[in-house]
Amino acid sequence: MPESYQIAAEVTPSARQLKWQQTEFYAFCHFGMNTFTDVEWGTGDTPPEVFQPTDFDADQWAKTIKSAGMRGLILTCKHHDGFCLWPSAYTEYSVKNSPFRDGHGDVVKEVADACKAHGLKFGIYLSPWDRHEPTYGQGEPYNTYYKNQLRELLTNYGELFCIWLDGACGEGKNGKVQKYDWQGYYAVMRALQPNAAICISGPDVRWIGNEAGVCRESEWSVVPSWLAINEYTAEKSQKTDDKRFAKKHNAMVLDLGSRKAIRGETELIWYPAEVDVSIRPGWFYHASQDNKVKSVEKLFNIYLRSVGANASLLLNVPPDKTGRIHAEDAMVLDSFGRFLKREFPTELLENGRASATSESDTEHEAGNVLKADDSFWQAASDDEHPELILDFGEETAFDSVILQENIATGQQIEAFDLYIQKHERWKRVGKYTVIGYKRICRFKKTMRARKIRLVIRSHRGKATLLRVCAYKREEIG
Ligand code: FUL
Repeated sequence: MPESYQIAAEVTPSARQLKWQQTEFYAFCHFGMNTFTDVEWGTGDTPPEVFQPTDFDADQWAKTIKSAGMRGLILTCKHHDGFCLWPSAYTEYSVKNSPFRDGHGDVVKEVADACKAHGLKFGIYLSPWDRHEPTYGQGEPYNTYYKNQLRELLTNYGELFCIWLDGACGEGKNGKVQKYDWQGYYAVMRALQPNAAICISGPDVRWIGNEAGVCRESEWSVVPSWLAINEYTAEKSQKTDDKRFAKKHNAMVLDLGSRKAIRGETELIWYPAEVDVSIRPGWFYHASQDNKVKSVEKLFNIYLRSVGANASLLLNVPPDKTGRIHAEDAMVLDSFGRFLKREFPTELLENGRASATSESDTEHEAGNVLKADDSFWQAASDDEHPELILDFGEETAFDSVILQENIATGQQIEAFDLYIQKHERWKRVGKYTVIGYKRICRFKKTMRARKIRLVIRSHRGKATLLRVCAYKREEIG
C-alpha cells in the first residue's frame, strides 16, 4: 500500500485548472442593487427602479483593472438579493425594469465586451442563494430557474474563465431550505463552458477559508477530496450579514496538505486555493469607505501571501453609484500596477547558468529553469536532497527570487532552503516550505552574490522546477 503522500505526488491538475492558475491575479466586481442601497446583503424587495447608474462605464473598469496588472474580471451577475444585471427571460427582477439604458441595458454584456477589448478574461458570479425568486426553497423549480439563468450567462457572453459559486446563505434555522442540484448545475457548466473553472462551491478551485487576504504558509494544491464537498464550504461561509466576517481568519484549518495532514487519506484531489479579498472593508461600494481603500503596501503584502505563496488572488474592486470605479480605488490600482513592474523588472538570470546534483534524464536538465518555455528540470528520483546552483556569471544585486514547480506533473517540493555564495562560502538566506505554482522569496535586504544555491530538503519523489527568476527592485527618482 503506498503512503498517502506518494498517492498525492501522482495527482495533477486538469487543463482548465492549469489555465485558471496561470491567471494569477484578477478582479472581482461587486456591483448591483446593493451599490444603490448602501448595504452588503440586500433583502430582494428593493424595486428595480433603484438600480440607476448615472455614468456607467465598463471600459473604465477594464482599463483600471488592467492597469493594476490583473488578468481577468469576475462580475456579480446576481448577488443574494436576486437582482439580475442582464435582462434574463426568467424573471422580471432585472435591469430590463430599471432606468439603466431605458430598460434596454445589459451590464453583463457591456462588461464582457470591455474585458474582451482590453484583453482581460471574463468570469461570472451567480449567487445560488436568492432572496427574491419565489421558487427559492421549493427544490426542483428553483433548480430549473438557476439552470436556465446559467444557460443564458454561459451562452451569450463569450468564453468564460471561471464560474464562481458562493457558499453563503443567510436563511438561518427557520428560513427557506433549498436543496441545490449541484451535479445538475455542473453538467450545464461543463457542457456549455468546458474550459471554465468552477470555483468555491465546485470541484476546480478551493476557497482559502477567509476573506481577510491570508493564506497558509504551506498552501498545498493536493488535498483530501472531502474538502470539495459543498456542505463543508457552506459551513465555513458567511451566514449572517456580519461586517466583521471579512476580518476573521482564525477559524481556518492551518494544515491541509502536509504528509501529516493527509496521513491515512486515500482520496486526494488537485484543488488549488484562491484568496478573495476586497480593496475596501465591504464587498459593495459604500461612500463611507472612500477613505478606507487599502494602500499599495497592504496590497503588495496580500499579493506576496497569495500569488507568491501558491494561491491566486481575487481582488474585489466595487464600482460606485455612477457605475465607475471610484477615483480613490483607481489611483491605488494604477500605482499598484506600476509598483509591481518596478518590483519585478528585468529578469536577472536570463543569461545565467544552472547546474544540479542530478537530472532525471537528458530532457530535464537544470538549464531548463532559465528558459521561459514549458521545459523543466527534474531531479533523479533517488536524489533525496537535490540541489540547484544558479550562476549569474558575475556578482549581481537582487532582492527577490521567484520559483515555480512544473505543476503539470504535480506538486512535489515540501521544503527548501536558499543560499548565496559569499567569499567562497555558502550563506543561508531563507528557509521555506512549499513552492507549487509560484513562490516569491523576497528579501528585506538587497543580496549581492554571483551564485544562488537551492537545496530541496524534502520532496515527494519527482522534484521539478519549471522556472527560477531573480529581480532587483527599481528605485524611483
Ligand atoms: C460572501 C458573500 O456573502 C459576500 O457578500 C461576497 O459576495 C463574498 C465574495 O462572498 O460569501
